[in-house]
Amino acid sequence: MDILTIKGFLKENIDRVYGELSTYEPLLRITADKAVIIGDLHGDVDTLLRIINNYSPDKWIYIMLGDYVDRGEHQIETLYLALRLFLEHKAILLRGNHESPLTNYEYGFYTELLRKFGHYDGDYVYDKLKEVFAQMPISVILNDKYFLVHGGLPINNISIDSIAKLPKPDEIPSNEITFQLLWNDPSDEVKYYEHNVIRGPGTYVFGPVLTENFLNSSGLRIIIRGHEYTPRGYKWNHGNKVLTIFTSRAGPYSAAEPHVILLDGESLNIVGVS
Ligand SMILES: [Mn+2]
Repeated sequence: MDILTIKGFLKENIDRVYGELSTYEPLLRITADKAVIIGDLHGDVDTLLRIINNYSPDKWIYIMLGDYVDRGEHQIETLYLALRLFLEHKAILLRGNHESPLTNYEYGFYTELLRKFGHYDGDYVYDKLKEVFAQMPISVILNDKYFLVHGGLPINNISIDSIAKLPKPDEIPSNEITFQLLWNDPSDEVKYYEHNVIRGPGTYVFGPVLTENFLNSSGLRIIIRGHEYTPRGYKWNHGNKVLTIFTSRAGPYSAAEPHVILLDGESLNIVGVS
């Protein structure tokens, strides 16, 4: 993939991407017969290319759970393909905790932009991308059954209505609920919630009681999320109510087996990407 082409594409299309994303609500309701749900990519463009090759975006609706950038070797290329899927195939690009200046200066994306685009263009493009990230939607309700989000549930028993009213744009994000939706992890070791000492201040692990409350009050069946490295490519928590999908073997995740979720009619299948 030619870096000059990507730079040209970004400079030409970034305002259009921003404009279209800014019309999206933080919570989307989507109905689909065939959908591919993709977890963290973290710059793994090879895996994304395989997915595109295996599941034509003309036939499948792409729902991406965020964390396109940071950590891997090809973050710009991965984001470029995701944005093309968005513009050309109406892919849903949810926001991950790595679509934020909070992580991009520290975990590689900003550095990769400066290195591949040069300092002037890299800085210019990053300033625009920060604004694009802040306009990405936070969650999806798919087919009135599945709740899709990057991280997990906030600790204070929030309703679907309150998610729909979250402020956007929110660059860091500074809103606690948005922050936790992007950062929290499920745990089978706690009943309600605890501070997440690994991820740091403001992040929590949430237990099965919170999941049960949320699904019961919203009438939904399963929470589908990314965010957590799992070598097998997926895992279940909370008695098969929370499904984690992981779709990267880039950078530190070279031992992982990337997986995606295929929604095909009524069935939900977890499949490896090869
Ligand atoms: Mn994440």
